[in-house]
Amino acid sequence: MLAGITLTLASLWYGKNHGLMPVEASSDAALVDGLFDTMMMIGTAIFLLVWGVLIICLFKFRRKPGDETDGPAIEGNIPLEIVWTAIPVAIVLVLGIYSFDVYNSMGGFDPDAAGDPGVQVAMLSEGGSAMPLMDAGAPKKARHNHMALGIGASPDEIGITPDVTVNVLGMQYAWIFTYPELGITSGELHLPANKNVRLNLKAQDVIHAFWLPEFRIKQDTIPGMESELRFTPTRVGDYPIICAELCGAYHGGMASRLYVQSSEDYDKWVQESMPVVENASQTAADLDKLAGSAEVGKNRSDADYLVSAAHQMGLDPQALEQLHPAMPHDSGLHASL
Ligand SMILES: [Cu+2]
Repeated sequence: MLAGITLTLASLWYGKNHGLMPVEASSDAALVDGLFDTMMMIGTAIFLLVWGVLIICLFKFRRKPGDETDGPAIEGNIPLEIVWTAIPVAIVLVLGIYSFDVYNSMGGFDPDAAGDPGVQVAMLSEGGSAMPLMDAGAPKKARHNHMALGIGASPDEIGITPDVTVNVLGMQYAWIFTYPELGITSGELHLPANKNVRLNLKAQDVIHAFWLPEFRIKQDTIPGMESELRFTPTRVGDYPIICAELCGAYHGGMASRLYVQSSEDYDKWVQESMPVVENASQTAADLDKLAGSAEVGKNRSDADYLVSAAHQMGLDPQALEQLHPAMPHDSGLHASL
């Protein structure tokens, strides 16, 4: 009994003090960590139980000197087998229900999409028309409902319009953030703290995954299909944005930063980043020149390709430069810009 109490207390303590997770920076993080901590407690208890019994047996049942006899012939034990099957079944069921509940609280189950698998599989064909894969009625519905992939509004957020909406475009090998209401395009994500945020995610070329470890959320970006993330940043600071889907040769470099700011700092950033209208035509002319000269070169560098790709997407050179803030200044990208 003493061993049982010790084992339980040790498991509970380690489940809460493992120190394996980064800081919690969103309202969802505590939910995910609650599940993770529970799994750590159960895992610790099983670890201590199995290794404890093993080590005790090593000493207790050690062969005595001079003992050449066989051990007793044991042929199974039905009650024991029932018990050690039932316990893992109960653990897996409880964890399954618990994780289902966490996913629902985070907004993983979109009621719009429930019972309508056609919406989830409807894809845009190359010609731009909706092409259903499963359900002939999907194209009509797909236009009304947004594509419900990802962590959407949580049950108590349904009907609430997000305070900030940002479009996220994943491309080889950068993230591009556009604020449709403000006309801002940026290579970094800036968000105000304690506001309801919605990200609309798209991919330009191949599948990427938008991962915010400190927020405990991750969502694939898929060509021809929209996905979303809704969350509330709860902690001012800057956090890594990581592509978590092997997307090509420079996948490892596909990183950016998320800056969670106080409302004042965020408003200041918005003011500084708003596009200046007078310079718009000048910028377009610059980009035309850059793209033109890139076409001429026979051996185009990565930077040349990036410039013409950015031109086709209507990005200005400043936004392009922001995409790789960590890049050394003598790189080809900066030279050609
Ligand atoms: Cu990627």
